[in-house]
Amino acid sequence: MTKLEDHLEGIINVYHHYSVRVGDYDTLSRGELKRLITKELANTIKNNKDQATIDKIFQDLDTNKDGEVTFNEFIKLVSTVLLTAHQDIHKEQES
Ligand SMILES: [Ca+2]
Repeated sequence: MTKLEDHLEGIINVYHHYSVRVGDYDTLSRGELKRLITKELANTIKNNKDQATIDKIFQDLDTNKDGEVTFNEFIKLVSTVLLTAHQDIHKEQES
């Protein structure tokens, strides 16, 4: 596998690591999403231990409002984090 393919598979692996814990093995419950964010995005998402922050993110991701975040819905968070990280890299270069 190439480096990029390896990283992309890594995203899927991290998702599954948390999604299998409770209920449907392939969706994130609110608790699973919270654990994923707290453990894996600790340096990326501010106030990641704050329940209101988690609730807001969960509601934004759960577009069909079924109380679970699927991988399709989770990708939005990944893309937001990637876009922000990309912008931050350019900000660092400017300063
Ligand atoms: Ca959903």
